Amino acid sequence: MGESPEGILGSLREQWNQNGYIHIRKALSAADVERALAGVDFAVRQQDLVRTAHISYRNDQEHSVRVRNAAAASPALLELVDHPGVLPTLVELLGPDLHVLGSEAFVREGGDAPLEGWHTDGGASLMGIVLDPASRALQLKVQYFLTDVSRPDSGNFTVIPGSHRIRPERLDDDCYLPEPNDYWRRGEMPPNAVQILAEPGDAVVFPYNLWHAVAPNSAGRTRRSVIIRYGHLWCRPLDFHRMPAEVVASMTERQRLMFGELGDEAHPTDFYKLVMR
Ligand SMILES: O=C(O)CCC(=O)C(=O)O
Repeated sequence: MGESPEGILGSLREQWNQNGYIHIRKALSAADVERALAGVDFAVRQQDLVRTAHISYRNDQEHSVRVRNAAAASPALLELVDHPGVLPTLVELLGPDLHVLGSEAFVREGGDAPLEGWHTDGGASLMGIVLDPASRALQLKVQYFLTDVSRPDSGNFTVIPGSHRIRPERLDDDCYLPEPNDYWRRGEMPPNAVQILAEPGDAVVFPYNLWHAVAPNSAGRTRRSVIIRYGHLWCRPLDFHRMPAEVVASMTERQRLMFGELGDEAHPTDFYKLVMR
């Protein structure tokens, strides 16, 4: 498949290269949001019942619950992996060999301190890789906001625009970033940091190496969101080894490909020649 410099992204490509993220407003309809919210609640209830290898759970801290491999827990969350509001952007950024590497549901309650420290994603190796602006994306996440975070200090996803161009001095497996975290510890925003103000249904696409964190949630409202992590078919998934057979059986053909289910006859080159439809 050829690359077009502009493609469907147009000026969003410039935002991606300069700021390191794209904010897609109203990616989900109001009905999609309702469905996804029910999916998040269902996935959270499931985690008390289903503690298996494929729906593992972790309560990060007392203020947040995150369900890993949430797409396996709820059909409504599985639908988000190729939602038409975001899929064309993903194909444009990553290319057609899209691979779902993980999916998480978040429920974040109140807290006067930041809910998550500054970090990048994916461990020390990825942390040290800065891409040429002409490159295809390597790994990225889409965060779907399902509740109102249109005011600051509501548990907002917080980023330092342009930080995806900076190679951090320290590369640690936990990917924490000492410099902006010193500001967090003093109760200050790092210079140039931006709290993303999002309405229910908005989506934010960001790469593994954008410096990001989660602001305090002093608004007293629970924040609910879903993150889907993507890479290429030759990247290893992180939240599952293989998706459970009953979930694979419920997928569309496209979703099966996106979860790396190419069948027993797959040729090695299928993992990079495949064109997703
Ligand atoms: O909950 C959020 O807004 C961000 C979660 C996060 O830091 C991550 O997925 O790496």
